[in-house]
Amino acid sequence: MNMLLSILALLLSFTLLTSSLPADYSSYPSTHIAYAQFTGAVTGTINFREDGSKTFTNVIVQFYSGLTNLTGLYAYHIHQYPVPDSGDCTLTGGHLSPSGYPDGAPCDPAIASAYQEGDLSGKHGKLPGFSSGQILYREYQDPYLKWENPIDTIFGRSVVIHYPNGTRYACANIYAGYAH
Ligand SMILES: [Cu+2]
Repeated sequence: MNMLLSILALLLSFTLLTSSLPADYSSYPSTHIAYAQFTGAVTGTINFREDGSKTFTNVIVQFYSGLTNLTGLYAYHIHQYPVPDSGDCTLTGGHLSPSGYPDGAPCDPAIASAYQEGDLSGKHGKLPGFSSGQILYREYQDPYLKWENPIDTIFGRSVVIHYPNGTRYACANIYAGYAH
């Protein structure tokens, strides 16, 4: 009986642990972590955590406000350069694309030469608008994000969110660490 209770308790605790993992990654083994935090017209965070296996990066996207177009979809990408002090998102260059794959071309993540490393919405879907008081949450694994090589690392870049019409809306730098 005690054994059975122990097993039940173990199962229960495992279930709770599993359901709480995505919020803080606290027990994910990792080698690199980074975040982009949006604090202007758009508020939210994108957290990147390379898996301990180094074969993919866990990405958790959370937005709290600013994506107000309920009928539109917002593209977002990792752009080449950090946001300058002026905050001007137009100065962040193009999408991070060490392979040279061009902006705007359809993304085929199955083909290494047919996607952009930085095209997060091309690979994982655009973000829908949402009503005030709601939270937008997305979580996915991306095997194409790189960390260590200066040519293709996501460190020191920025994330740009585009209006549904494609113009740049909000941007935030990618820093090492974790954002709550
Ligand atoms: Cu972009």
